Amino acid sequence: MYRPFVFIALLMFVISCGGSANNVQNKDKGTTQAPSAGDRTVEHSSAVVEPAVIVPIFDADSAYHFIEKQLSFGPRVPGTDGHKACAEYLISKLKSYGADVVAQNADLKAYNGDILPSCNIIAQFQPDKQDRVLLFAHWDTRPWADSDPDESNHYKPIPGANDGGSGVGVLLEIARQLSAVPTTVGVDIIFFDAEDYGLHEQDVAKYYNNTTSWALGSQYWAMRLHKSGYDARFGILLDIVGAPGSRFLYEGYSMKYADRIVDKVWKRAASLGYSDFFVGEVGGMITDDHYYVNTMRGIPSINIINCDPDSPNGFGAYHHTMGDNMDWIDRAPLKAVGQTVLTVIYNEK
Ligand code: AHN
Ligand code: ZN
Repeated sequence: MYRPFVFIALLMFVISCGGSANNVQNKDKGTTQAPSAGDRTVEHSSAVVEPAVIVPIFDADSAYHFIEKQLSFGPRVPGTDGHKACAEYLISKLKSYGADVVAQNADLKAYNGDILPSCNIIAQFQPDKQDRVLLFAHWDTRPWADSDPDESNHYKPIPGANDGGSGVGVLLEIARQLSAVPTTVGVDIIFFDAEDYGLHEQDVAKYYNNTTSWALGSQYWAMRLHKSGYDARFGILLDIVGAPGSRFLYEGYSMKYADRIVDKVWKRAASLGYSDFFVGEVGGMITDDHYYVNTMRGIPSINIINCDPDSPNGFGAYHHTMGDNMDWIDRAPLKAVGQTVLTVIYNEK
């Protein structure tokens, strides 16, 4: 069904040169002219030619469709049929894009004793390459809408359009682009499971000393890698990236462990004209999958996550409510995040 997109994507390249990403389709623009053989007056230092980098165009419609598709399975809570069916869909989709896929299954124990049949889905593009970049998101959804204004919803599962669906949707579209145009470095896309089974608001007092209830899938992966000795230059987590008017701030742990990568990504976003989304303001520290990739694996990793300090839980009015549905998905932030991340990874030499 998506074949035509591949061809369109192939025809429509973003060409960028060296450090600056120009949103142009003129192949010659931005390249440096090499001196001709007879030109003896040119100094050697000025004769450096940086090859143009081809960056595919990120299709936000496609990413939007991938989010809708995930919601069609219902909530993706570990142990449910929807969860199982969605895992199968994600695995087959990634395989169809040419990735080597590992499904890392484990029964993980939640803070309250629940056993979660979990599956980290790991897609390796160009697995033989040593130099790698890691992109990740969580694909499970929260079993409880514990921030819902209506208390009768506090033990119902959320639809998880933004929280869960959006990061995976953007990464599936990136996977589709990777299938058409290879990067210089190897790329791994991991969909972590069991991120969102963290402390229910009603349980905070009872389990106050539990500080590791979130991100169980990434903690498991960090202990039991899909490939021994796995390493990556850096990691980028996409979590909650589809809300209209999204604001991605400098998240605290990203700054603590990977400020160089924050700088790289936010500068790239600015050069593409996405500074309304990639805001240059300091945000809070968020315990999320990137925290464990940083602390347990030492892979410098950042979190691109919407923050709204004025909302009840700091992430947005829809967050951990029954309202986290397609009404809260906007193509504009999907495009900003997807095009920025694509431009970053295609520029890795
Ligand atoms: C905390 O609330 C401490 N971490 C939540 C991270 C998260 C939840 N991302 C999505 N859902
Ligand atoms: Zn959540």
